[in-house]
Amino acid sequence: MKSRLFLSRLLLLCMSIFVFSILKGQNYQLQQFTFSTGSSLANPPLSSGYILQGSVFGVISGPEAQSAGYRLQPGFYLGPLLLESPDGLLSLKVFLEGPFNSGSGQMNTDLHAAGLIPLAQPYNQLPWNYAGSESVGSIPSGVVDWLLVELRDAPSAAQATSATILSGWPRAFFLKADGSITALDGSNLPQLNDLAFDHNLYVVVRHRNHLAVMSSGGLPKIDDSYTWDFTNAITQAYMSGQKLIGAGAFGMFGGDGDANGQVQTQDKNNVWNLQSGLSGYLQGDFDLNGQVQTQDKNNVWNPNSGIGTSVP
Ligand SMILES: [Ca+2]
Ligand SMILES: [Ca+2]
Repeated sequence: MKSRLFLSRLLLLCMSIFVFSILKGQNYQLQQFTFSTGSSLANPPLSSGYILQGSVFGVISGPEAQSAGYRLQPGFYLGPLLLESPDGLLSLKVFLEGPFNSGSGQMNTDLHAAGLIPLAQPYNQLPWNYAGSESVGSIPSGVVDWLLVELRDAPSAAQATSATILSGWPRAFFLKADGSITALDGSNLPQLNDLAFDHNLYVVVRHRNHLAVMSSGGLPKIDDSYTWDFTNAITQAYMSGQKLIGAGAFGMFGGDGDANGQVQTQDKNNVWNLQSGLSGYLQGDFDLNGQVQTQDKNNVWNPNSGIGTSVP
């Protein structure tokens, strides 16, 4: 009898539907589901932007479940939702010259295929010395490499110097084959929490062996996202500081082996030459195919030699 009572209660619970009216007026339909399925407090589902509290099992449904603004992932969870709305998302698109494949119009993901991309962000050394704790258990599919992103607050691009970097930045994200920049789950856009700026928001994108670029204008907020596409015109980079890499496609200059902001002889002599013939996650692998070889020097470094970054 007890088990029958339990089952009937469980059935009742399963059929119950709650409509939560959450902070800031967002409505989410929460469906109760079985206790044996889904997540626990110790293993909550992906729910960036939300805080899970309490002891209710359920699944998010309805159009808000994949809201571009809140990025709650459908799935079972434990707890009512306390909405912590982000101040916006960061929607960026950028190409790296090295791995760009003009045939596909996307970047190759050879480093990922070879299992060479480190699980923790690689910018924790000179010259970046970025101490961020970004790391993952596995590299999501379609990732080209790690990027380092800064936001700057200035009245004009020329005034957007390193002195104007917003507090809490830079941060490390993933670059995907299509040029999108994602949070560490490899699919959602990065969230901007506690975003405060006085003038215009400029973005600087850095890669470990390509020349950094900065947006030539302030990022407009389109829907929920501060948006910038570097790839569709050379002028999308401040001072046109990128190059034509395919039909109608623009990307960051490769070949800066020591990441000092200039593609120069020392990148060839002190970086590429010392690593030539080696495989791995290496600064001299300018085309990011996992090997340091003659084509890195000839196809990427050589045409760019003498070029410097235009980031102020
Ligand atoms: Ca250099
Ligand atoms: Ca290579």
